[in-house]
Amino acid sequence: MLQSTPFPTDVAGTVNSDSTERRVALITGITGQDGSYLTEFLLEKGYTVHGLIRRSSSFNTGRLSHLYADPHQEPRMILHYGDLTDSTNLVHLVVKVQPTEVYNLGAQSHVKVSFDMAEYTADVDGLGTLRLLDAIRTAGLAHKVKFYQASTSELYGKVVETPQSETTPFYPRSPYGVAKQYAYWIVVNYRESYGMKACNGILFNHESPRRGATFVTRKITQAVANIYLGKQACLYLGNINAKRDWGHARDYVEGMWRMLQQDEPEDYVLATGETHTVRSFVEKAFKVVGVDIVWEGEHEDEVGRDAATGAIRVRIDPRYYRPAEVELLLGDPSKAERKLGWKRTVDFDGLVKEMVESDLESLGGDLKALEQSLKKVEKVIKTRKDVAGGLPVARAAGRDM
Ligand code: NDP
Ligand code: GDR
Repeated sequence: MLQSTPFPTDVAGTVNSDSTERRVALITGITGQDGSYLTEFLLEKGYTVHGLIRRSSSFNTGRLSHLYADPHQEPRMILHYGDLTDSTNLVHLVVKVQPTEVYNLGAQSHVKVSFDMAEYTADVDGLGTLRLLDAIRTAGLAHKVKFYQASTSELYGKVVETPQSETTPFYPRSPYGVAKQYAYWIVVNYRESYGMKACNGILFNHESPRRGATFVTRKITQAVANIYLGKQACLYLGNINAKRDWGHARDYVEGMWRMLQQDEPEDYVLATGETHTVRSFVEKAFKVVGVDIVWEGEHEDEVGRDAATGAIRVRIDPRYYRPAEVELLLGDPSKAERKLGWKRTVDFDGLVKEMVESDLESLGGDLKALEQSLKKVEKVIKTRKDVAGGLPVARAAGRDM
């Protein structure tokens, strides 16, 4: 029984092996961004959801706390201790849970960290996938379970064509990408060798207010909120010219589920079909709080200034550069749109706005006051434009939150 979280951890009442209607999902990486959205989605669909969580000396279930249910009331989300590096544990878990669908989202998912922890990343992200597939076979469920593998656009790395689709050759550029390439191919191999209903979702970057704070989007939106509230002076970034195809995580977990509802297991790209630079994400994020960023200088000396006050709000810190970079990602989601009926619903502007506003709110900011002050500015700009014939004017509003 878990001592450190309020969640129930046994499987009482959830295993009913004689029913063909059972909808039991097992999710590795349930405590992560995608795991939490997928759990919400599957609970809504009537699934019982089992999640694998790592033992940690501090809480790692924060993204799931709103899904808490009293353990005495037949909860539909049940957590189990485990790790993708522990084969025996995985076999026990699969045998005990008897899942109908397995979503392998667990991973050391940070690209930069993978250069520092290459062997561990290979173990968890590469061999971990093999261990889980073998646990399913050992449990005698190879032909019953549908399996989703969290593959990634990082497989394309130094891209050989643009946009990237299911047929684009891989060229990974990090230990993370290489580990995920092993995982990709072992999934294909087990599908072809043992007839497993296993799919790779090749997902391009997807973000949300629940994104880990060291990924660039969340790092930016948290910094913008902190700067707006006067709690931080400057944001330090690495390569701001990298381009990514950014969507919203909630849209992407639905795509994962749709892949497993097909009769034939196949691999699918999920992406928005748009690409933006990190620089442009920074500009949009500051714009949400009414700040225009202007850039000056080059390379490591480049800075981003608040156009109205002149304050330097962005600087480059080479420590965030990677030994090898993925410069451009742009996905072609047409197969998923055609065969799965999947389409992203949140666009780039909507994503940035939601993330900044969420960070502002959680840091104690007053969104209504922000909205009012932005309206005032718009009015002032409009009036001055009318008077001056369209000359640009500096932001005028005070920060009243
Ligand atoms: P997160 O980093 O938010 O979550 C990763 C999850 O994996 C966490 O629950 C983490 O647990 C768990 N985990 C880490 N190491 C282990 C281990 N040794 N054994 C078991 N579980 C482990 O990632 P996301 O939710 O963003 O991504 C989900 C998956 O999708 C990952 O595999 C990622 O590589 C992949 N992916 C993500 C994309 C994205 O843009 N978000 C795009 C394409 C692929 P803990 O909370 O304890 O750290
Ligand atoms: P990525 O995401 O590497 O694409 O992997 P990340 O947000 O870390 O980087 C995106 C781009 O931004 C550049 N960058 C910075 N990145 C970070 N983290 N911090 C910085 O300060 C910074 N400055 C610039 C990076 O160099 C990069 O080009 C994510 C993960 O979720 C993977 O697990 C997933 O597989 C891929 O997306 C698709």
